[in-house]
Amino acid sequence: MNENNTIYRMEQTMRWFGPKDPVSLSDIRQAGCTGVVTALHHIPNGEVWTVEEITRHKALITAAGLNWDVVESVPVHEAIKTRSAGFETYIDHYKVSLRNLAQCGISVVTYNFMPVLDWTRTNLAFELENGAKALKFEKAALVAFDVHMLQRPDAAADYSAEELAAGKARFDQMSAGERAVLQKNIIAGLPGSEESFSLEQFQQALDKYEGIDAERLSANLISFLSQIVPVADEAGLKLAIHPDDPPYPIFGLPRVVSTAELLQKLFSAVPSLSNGLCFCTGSFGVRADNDLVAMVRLFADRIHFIHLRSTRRNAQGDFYEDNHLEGDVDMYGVVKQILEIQQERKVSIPMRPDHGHQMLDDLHKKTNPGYSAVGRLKGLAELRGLEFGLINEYLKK
Ligand code: DNO
Repeated sequence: MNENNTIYRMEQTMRWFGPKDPVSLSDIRQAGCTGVVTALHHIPNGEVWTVEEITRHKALITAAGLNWDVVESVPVHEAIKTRSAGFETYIDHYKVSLRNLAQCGISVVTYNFMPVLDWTRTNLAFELENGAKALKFEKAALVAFDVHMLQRPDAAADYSAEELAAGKARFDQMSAGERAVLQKNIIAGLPGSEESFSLEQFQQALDKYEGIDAERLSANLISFLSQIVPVADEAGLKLAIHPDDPPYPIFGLPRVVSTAELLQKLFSAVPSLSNGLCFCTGSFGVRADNDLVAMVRLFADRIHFIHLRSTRRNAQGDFYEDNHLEGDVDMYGVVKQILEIQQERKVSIPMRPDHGHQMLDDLHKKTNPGYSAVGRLKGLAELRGLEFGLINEYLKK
């Protein structure tokens, strides 16, 4: 508690994909949220978000009694990531979109700097013991796709002999239909990812990273940040970079937002606190060498948005999305640390229960993978309970 006797709780939000989302604003409100996290998904990547479009979207949200707490995401055009033809124009567009968002009263913007693909899973309907379905990343399926379906040149060099053998066995075991589903899961675009590829287009997109290693990608990100962070500062916006998911290289592409060390590099290059982080426990938590509680403390001043979810990994490099309070993430420790930094900073940070199992009625509905209503409601309810318990303990101190 601070001197004003105010307790800063996490701001409860859910992601909303817009008017076509099967989960409505009213559903989100009933889940106990005060705000939503959303984007102008209909605007092509790289184009300016106009005040008119932002205002129209915002009006739908406020009419439902909710706030637009966070933009997730203003996508970063590939030309900016690779610093290729047209990148200056795309950066200018990005700056205008940021200014327009600020003018409409929005204060947090999430984005990512993952090359080519946003988040990646191989199975969107992994059946759990209890019949609910979860999202899964299976290494052997990724190798099967990379080496045997995409047939990426030099792909084999990225894997161990064991991984290659498992990938081959996985490929041989799949029917044509299963292979088509795997391909769709990996490159046809997961919810919110804004990009979708055929096999050929995917290989062409990968080819654009020829000669771009992690060093170079990081320099491109820093150069982008050095241009947009001053705009955010001036406009009163907080930027929140989302970590790589999964947090290591895939398809031979470099990754620069996977660990505390990599983040430190970005923050020391552009120190303003508006150069911030979306703390995604599910993404960071896939790496056993990421100490999540220590990372919340380390980046205390820069966490502007929180995704809470847990994954469970195995020795083969697979992981699936577990119940929000189970799996490899120390959710108790993370939420406790978040509560502490909120009291220190005297802010409520927007949080969303990230993903959720497809369960109950949602098993019979068409849902956005990871973003069905009931599973997220369950996650949110559990997280709210955890926070409630922690706050009550804290008040007794
Ligand atoms: C997946 C999401 C990501 C995230 C972007 C941020 O569920 O967490 O798609 O929105 O990477 O730009």
